[in-house]
Amino acid sequence: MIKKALISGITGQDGSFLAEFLLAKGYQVHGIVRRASTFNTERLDSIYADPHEQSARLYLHYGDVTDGSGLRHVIAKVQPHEIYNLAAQSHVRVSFDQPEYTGDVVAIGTLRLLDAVRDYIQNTGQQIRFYQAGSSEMFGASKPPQSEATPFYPRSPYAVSKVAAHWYAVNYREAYGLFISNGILFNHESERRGETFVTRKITRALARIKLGLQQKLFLGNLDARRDWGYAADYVEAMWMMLDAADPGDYVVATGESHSVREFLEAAGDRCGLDWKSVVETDPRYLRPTEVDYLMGDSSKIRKTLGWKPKVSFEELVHLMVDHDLELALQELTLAKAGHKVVVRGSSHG
Ligand code: NAP
Ligand code: G4F
Repeated sequence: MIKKALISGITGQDGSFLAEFLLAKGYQVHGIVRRASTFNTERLDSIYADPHEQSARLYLHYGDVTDGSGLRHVIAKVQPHEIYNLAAQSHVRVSFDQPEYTGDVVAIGTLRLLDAVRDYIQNTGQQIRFYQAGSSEMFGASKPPQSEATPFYPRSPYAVSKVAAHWYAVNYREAYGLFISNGILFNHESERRGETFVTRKITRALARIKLGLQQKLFLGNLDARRDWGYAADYVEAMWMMLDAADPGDYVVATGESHSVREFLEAAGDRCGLDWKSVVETDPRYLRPTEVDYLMGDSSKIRKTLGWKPKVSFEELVHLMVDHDLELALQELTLAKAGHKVVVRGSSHG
């Protein structure tokens, strides 16, 4: 029997790594994609196959977690064994601008999916295992190191919505006996990270500055500390949670924390650039309430499921910088040929 997985948020950073991971494990992978006026499946390019081809194992379906009936149609059509709920308005600062929308997608979107799963299981008798993408942002102002036993103290509309989604998932597990696991993932980055998150904003900008395509990088709070891991390592943890004998809630983290300033230092070193001469602060990137210090204690998943991160902080910075230097080189070639290169990172996120 071929296992079928359905991923909401498949076009995002994690969705693309998870789809690759599951395809490599032999799964048939289905993804929910938002209709957009331009293609939004760039991160899936390396695994995309025309669905008309016999060998295709990746299928995309239009859908949106704000549209419950559409979600029910997709679940009935796909009949998945596993659902990974990764869809989110995932930008913390943007959630202060769009709190209601963020709540609708992140909290109620999760509830819509969970309720569709409950009905599907009741109506068909077929089981679905469910992964909920929780976040270390839920710990917010709680002191590090944060583990499964640490109280939630969310500091943004995004984080409050993730806490609600977490408890919806726990409630559906307890009330209906469903196999639902919450991952509480600390920050994880990659060469596919959205360009408005701080790590990628930095590596993209420093690489462009190095090649003379950009002059300045505007950032917010450089003192915030994060536990940064590599996204490919973290999607394996998601799968392990659904492959386990029992459902549960797990912190996924490296256990090492660095400030934004330290990330800049490491990225600047890799580029051969003095970051202090090109970085300026812009209050627009500050948050009304900040999360100062995240550092995870992931002993539970290490002991219970045998997960551990493979890529170190230094390796992560190096792979992101090297990738973005290559991208900047391509942009430079285009610029020299007379094409306009638009630098967006410094005016967003
Ligand atoms: P991401 O790159 O921002 O991807 C978010 C995905 O959600 C995209 O595919 C996006 O589609 C989709 N999406 C947004 N609104 C949607 C809607 N209304 N209906 C359906 N899909 C929608 O995020 P990520 O970094 O991959 O993170 C994946 C999940 O893990 C998110 O839930 C995030 O909150 C959570 N998380 C991330 C981290 C991290 O450090 N990366 C840590 C903890 C938790 P478009 O491509 O069309 O925008
Ligand atoms: O890269 P960030 O935007 O990530 P943040 O807020 O930690 O959220 C990410 O990780 C969460 C897991 O803990 C996920 F749930 C969430 O979906 C997302 O993936 O900001 C990191 C830190 C913050 O303290 C921020 O204030 O960097 C600081 N920062 C400083 N200057 C900046 C900037 N962040 C952004 N995005 N842009 C700046 O210019």
